[in-house]
Amino acid sequence: MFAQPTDPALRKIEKKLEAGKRLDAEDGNHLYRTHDLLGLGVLAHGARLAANGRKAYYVYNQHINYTNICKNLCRFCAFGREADREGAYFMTLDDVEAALRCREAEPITEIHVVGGVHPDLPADYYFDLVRRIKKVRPHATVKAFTAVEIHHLAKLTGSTLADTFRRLKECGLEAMPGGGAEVFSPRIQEELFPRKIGADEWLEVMREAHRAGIRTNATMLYGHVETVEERVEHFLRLRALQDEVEGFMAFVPLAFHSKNTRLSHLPPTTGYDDLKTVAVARLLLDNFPHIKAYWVMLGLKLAQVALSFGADDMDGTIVEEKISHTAGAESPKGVSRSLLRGLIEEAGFEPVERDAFYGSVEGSAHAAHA
Ligand code: V47
Repeated sequence: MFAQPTDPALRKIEKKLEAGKRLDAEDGNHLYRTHDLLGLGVLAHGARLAANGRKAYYVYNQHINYTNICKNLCRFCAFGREADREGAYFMTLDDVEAALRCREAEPITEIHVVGGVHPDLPADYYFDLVRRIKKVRPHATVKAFTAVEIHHLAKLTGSTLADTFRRLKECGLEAMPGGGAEVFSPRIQEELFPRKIGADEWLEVMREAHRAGIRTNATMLYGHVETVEERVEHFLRLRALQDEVEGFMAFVPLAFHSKNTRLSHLPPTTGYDDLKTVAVARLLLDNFPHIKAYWVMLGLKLAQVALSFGADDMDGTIVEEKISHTAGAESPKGVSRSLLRGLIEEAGFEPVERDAFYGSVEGSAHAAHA
């Protein structure tokens, strides 16, 4: 038996949840505005236990950020830059292969691939990139390209999204990360990412991915200029798409880091807001199987606590994350699986090493050594 919320608004929401009713925008706004953080946590933890029991997942993965050259130049991003700027880089397919070969001896099961929207890359690069990764790592899942990159690729080839996904699948693409969603609000798009696709296009790419049998994640970049109402609207649009064509695996809240961005005057998110966002996501996204506490953005300490506020996944070992570290994230660039397992166990959860689709790889030969 868990403690009950003390905030009357949360007690009403608790009753709704007990009756199996869906939460709406008004409930979402109440959840965000409450100061009964522990009460909110209790509700989210209940939803987490119902969805995933005491399991807490992590994955042995590698990130490949193949280029930071980007034509979108979003105001919140420290990673993307123009080709002639200092620090701009691009990885040839041989560079990518070399990065993968460096870690060939490690039991990596997921390769996470995200890059800037390079203005001059030929379409074949994207297809060949997936093929090359699959050649070097045939047993790992290639989880590649945000909806933004896919949208760009479809434009480049002049073909439909369905056709683009068909070709990418033939090359070995199996899953997609959830980046590029930011906040589904025309106001914020205009202010922060006017050159990049907006909500409708992002959701359309994901709809087609799911129809093509490609599972994806979804993100929300929070803690900049958005309102609570806009966050709630974002959750509800994600939930509606999941109702329509199921294909989202995890929701990943991304806490904004402002260093080296054009929003560097903004303070970092607070632990209070981070935990609330995880908890509200767990409660509103009732059709999402998993909520990720992405330790790179939250820091390892808060990601561990988030496991008791609705999260059931800590992402992975990673080793070389670039996007948030360029924007000042102070978390390490990678961690060992024994460290992740220790954090999960200390918090009273059962660590499960997963593959890209949340299948357990526990007990397999490579899960045995830390
Ligand atoms: O789309 C950019 C965000 C995203 C900053 O699906 C920033 O499993 C914080 O999508 N501060 C890319 N965030 C990363 C991403 C991701 C990461 C880990 C796991 C998964 C998954 C997806 O990073 C971008 C953007 O929303 N981002 N700049 C910044 N300054």
